[in-house]
Amino acid sequence: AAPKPRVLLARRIFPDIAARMAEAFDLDYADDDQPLSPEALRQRLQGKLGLLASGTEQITAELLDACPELRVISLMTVGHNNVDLAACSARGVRVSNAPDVLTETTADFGFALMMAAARRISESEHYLRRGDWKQWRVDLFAGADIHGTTLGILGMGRIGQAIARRGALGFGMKVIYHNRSRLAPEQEAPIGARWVSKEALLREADHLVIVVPYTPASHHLVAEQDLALMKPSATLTNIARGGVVDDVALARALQQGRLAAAGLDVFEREPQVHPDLLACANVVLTPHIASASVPTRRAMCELAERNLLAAFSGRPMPSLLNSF
Ligand code: 8YV
Repeated sequence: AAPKPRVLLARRIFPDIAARMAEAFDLDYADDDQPLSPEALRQRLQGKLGLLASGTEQITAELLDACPELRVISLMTVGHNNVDLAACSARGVRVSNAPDVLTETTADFGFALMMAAARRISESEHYLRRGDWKQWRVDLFAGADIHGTTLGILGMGRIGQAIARRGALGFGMKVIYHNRSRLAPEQEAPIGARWVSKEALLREADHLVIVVPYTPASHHLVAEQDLALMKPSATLTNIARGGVVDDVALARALQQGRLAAAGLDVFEREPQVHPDLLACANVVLTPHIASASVPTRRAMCELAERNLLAAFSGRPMPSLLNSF
């Protein structure tokens, strides 16, 4: 029999999936919960043809040059801002991600985070747990409404559209969005979505949800001057990537009452969260878990597995990102 391709599994995944992968591949399994340091990643990749990674390993030109045998990188995430795709293409390294399988789960969470921020769910739970709940008050944790308000979506890809559907069809929200490309009229019509400029989006949204990929062009897409356009009664939810929002400017806007509340699943320096955000009561903070339902996290691993299997058996990779 031909030798099995040597593959590095850079993160702990579900044990049954790892065991199945070990049948097809000569697997080096980094099953520690600590992410590999750049140095350890470089060492463990020596002699490997394939890599299964998450969104946290930095794949640079330098790393690729140090690992010349590497042919295939399969990500278990949809975002791929951690991978220098041009450098991979230039070296003939194929890269795949894990789109589609996480769309609905991630949209569910984005919607939940937006609602939690608007209705002050975390803030009020902390109050209750502290033992501060002594009596009913007419304005106790009175927040913002969701139903019938304007949902603004920044980035209208697969996840953005799934959030728009929830807002329009489930909660009677008016949907506006800003994206580089407009949806086709037949995609806009069922949800009544309207493309607007970024400025109009910021001015008109009651609830802004950010779902753009992180690229050099989207770095600090929402910064001080953008937050200044928003209604003081509005909320901001980010399930895209830290770095799309200026965390310090956001904390300032929240502290000064220029924005009612925020829901954040992603941060500029994960897993560190800026102390100014931690100090804000009116922000719901979660540790990058928008795609984390058990079935979806399994599906993400399985799609990453399928991409590797296809790559090494000469079949088209289901979600190949680059061609050369
Ligand atoms: C991952 C994500 O959990 O798919 C993505 O792009 O952000 C998440 O699903 C995260 O990237 C972990 O590395």
